[in-house]
Amino acid sequence: MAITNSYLKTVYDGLVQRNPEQKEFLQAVEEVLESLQPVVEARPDIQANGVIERLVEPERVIMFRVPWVDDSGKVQVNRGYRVQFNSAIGPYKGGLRLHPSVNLSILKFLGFEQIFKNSLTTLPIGGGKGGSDFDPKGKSDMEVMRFCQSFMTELAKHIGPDTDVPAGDIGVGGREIGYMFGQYKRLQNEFTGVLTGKAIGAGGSLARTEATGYGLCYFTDEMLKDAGKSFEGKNVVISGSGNVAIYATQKATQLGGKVIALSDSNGYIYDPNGIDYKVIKEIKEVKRARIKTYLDYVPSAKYTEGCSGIWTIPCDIALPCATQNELDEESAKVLISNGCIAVAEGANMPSTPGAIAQFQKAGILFGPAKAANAGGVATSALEMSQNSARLSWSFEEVDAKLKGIMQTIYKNSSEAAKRYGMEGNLVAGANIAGFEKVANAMIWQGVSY
Ligand code: NDP
Ligand code: 2IT
Repeated sequence: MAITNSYLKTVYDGLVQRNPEQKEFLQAVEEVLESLQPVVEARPDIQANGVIERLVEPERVIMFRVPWVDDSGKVQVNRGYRVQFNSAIGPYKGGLRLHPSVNLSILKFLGFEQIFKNSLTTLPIGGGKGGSDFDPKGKSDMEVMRFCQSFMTELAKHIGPDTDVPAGDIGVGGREIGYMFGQYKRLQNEFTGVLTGKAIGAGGSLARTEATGYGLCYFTDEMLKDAGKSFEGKNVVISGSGNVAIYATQKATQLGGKVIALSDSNGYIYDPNGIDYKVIKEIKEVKRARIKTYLDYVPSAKYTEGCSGIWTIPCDIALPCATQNELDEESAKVLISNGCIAVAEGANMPSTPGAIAQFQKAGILFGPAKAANAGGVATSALEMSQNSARLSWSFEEVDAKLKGIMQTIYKNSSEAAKRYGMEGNLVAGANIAGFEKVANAMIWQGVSY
């Protein structure tokens, strides 16, 4: 598909001209605008109100210096960012990524996708994303703490529980959120829900840690059920071995699937007997070690260097849960020829446009990231609700709400696709369903200038 509608094409061409180097951001926008063509054609008020021009430009981008001192006493400097993309339906909400690859293009793509994802959750949260090119790998706890405190010293000026509520993403988990929360509290003299993913007992929500992986499997289960299928007896391949992958492994197993492979950026493990998520939890959350050490626990498993080969393992269900563009067209063809029936994205934008085209051509089930991985941010919004009410809900209560939200997201995405004559195309359905609510709110609030 290409952008043929002249209004959308003009906006997109202008964006390419203004941001020629922002590859990932342009990739994310192009996919959404392609999906929105029938909506823009059916609704002249969208163009009349300049909705798309406004939508593709972040409301605010903050970039700042993050100086910190390493364990040897040397001053280090990283670049910090927060992209406050869209606040039409609620305070900016989205994770913080700490990874050496972080740049403005990556954070703008993530912030842009977050607008639609957050809208799909049905909860009142706008879209944002942030982070830094700081690499937490190989750093001591004290170095991570000093970095997080310095990062928050600047970020605190721009966020707040009713303004912008960051959370975790790659390289940011409970440890980093704790250091950042402590610094925010000290600076503002306020104990508020300014970050989500907080520790249990310090304002955090039960089931937030598990939420993205669980939500991904609830969504996949809905998609399978609608096609008369289930996880039962299926071989599942999951890339990554971080927060999303670990709890996707647990839930896929609980739902009757067998997870036979996991990876990190160095390589992948294959265990035909099924991977126990508790072993991965120990390796990754406690020891912060490489996936290769799985062999110390299960010597019969196989380790292969290089992460992209994971998609050559024959499986029924593939859940990419590592990073953007990790599953390309070639890998998609291999998955399909090996008999894969469903792919659902735990990571953000893990499949390249070529890979998605292959999945759609083959007619296999495909759950796009904005819909499939929305369980994490949805549960963050549930954490915000609990913080506002100064209450905490039980694990079962939060998990039940999460499951209901994922079922609703599936239903709304699949109905939106049908409504516009694209039955079964959840990419278009999720983009359209997420967009409509935001567009209506933007039109309702007028153009502020
Ligand atoms: P973690 O930092 O916990 O884990 C990331 C995993 O992905 C690690 O196994 C890591 O391997 C691997 N990985 C990261 N970057 C690369 C890369 N460039 N190439 C190969 N492998 C890589 O992050 P999360 O599990 O939280 O996030 C994973 C994905 O899910 C991301 O796309 C994130 O945006 C998305 N997501 C996360 C949510 C959340 O609530 N945490 C919510 C929704 C989406 P290594 O250790 O070797 O770097
Ligand atoms: O990509 C994502 O949705 C996240 N990293 C979670 C964001 C959040 O605010 O919980």
